[in-house]
Amino acid sequence: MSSSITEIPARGGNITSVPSPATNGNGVEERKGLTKKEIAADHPTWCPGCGDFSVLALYFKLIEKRKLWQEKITTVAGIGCSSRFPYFVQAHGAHFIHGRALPFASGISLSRPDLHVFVFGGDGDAFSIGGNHFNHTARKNVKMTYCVMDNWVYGLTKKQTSPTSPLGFKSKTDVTGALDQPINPMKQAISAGASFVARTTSSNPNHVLQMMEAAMDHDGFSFIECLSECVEFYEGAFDASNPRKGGVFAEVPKDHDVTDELAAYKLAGEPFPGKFGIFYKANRATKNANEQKIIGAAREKTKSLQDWQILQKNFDRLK
Ligand SMILES: Cc1ncc(C[n+]2csc(CCOP(=O)(O)OP(=O)(O)O)c2C)c(N)n1
Ligand code: SF4
Ligand SMILES: [Mg+2]
Repeated sequence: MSSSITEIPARGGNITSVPSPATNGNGVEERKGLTKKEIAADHPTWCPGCGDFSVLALYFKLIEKRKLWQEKITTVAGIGCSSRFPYFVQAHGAHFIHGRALPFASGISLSRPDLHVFVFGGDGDAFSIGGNHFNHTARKNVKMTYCVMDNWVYGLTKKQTSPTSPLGFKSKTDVTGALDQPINPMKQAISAGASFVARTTSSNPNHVLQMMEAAMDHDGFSFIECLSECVEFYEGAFDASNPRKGGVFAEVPKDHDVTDELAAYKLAGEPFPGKFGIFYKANRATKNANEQKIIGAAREKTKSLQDWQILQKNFDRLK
């Protein structure tokens, strides 16, 4: 085997610990991290001033800072303005079906333990059409980072009420104002069983990067709600959380116990603008690790057989 082949880390391993083939101490030139220029693809087609620009810029920064090469990540999304994300990243990824990003991403995560799966998308994609997938991916603890760019509206389809739109919000589907109780993404994530739950806002770039790094380092399903203003259809939605607009950006108190589910749920229930930071974090076996155990045991049992013999045995059993 050539010494230049990068070792695949164990399932659930921290991807930053992947050894670079260039750092083997044998005088091989060190592999440089990607620059923003190298990782940026098409010019984003979002409206000028859209909060999503900031999230993309911070994803590039994460890739730069943590030396994530193209073959070590994949960027997945559903459909929506925010879900255009993978188009703008010069790396592997997919712009998948509306609401179906998570099952697609789960397949990648379970079959490719050597890379980290990042999923980006909107509040409609996550909690409306994709609501069930959200709950099940969270409870199964599939290793990936899911960043929901919450703008409290359907942006791409030009202003319909989303599951996170506040009561009274006037839209094309609620001309007299939204009547239905909105979903609280943080409560939803905690109660669904997400093992990492954090909240940030695109108007605070340092904080977004901090949350992305912590989420990436978590071994499990890491969820970030990132407020991201739709300047076209919900201008000013998050002003109360933005000090530059006269609002307050308050972080999760230092003495908050992130392993305390009830305390996290209480934080999630605070009225807007609430708190920002990591609300909940638990160490729980991932779906990836659990499946790997089964696969390992089956491989051990059948190690003397060739692939076709295993298949033949299966067909014989079905007779
Ligand atoms: C199966 C299906 N149903 C409906 C649509 C129409 N549609 C496209 S994006 C979208 C909602 C987008 O809202 P959100 O996920 O919040 O993303 P945003 O545009 O706000 O970033 C809808 C309803 C679709 N593309 N596919
Ligand atoms: S419609 Fe809203 S969410 Fe979509 S690109 Fe424009 S500002 Fe951003
Ligand atoms: Mg939206």
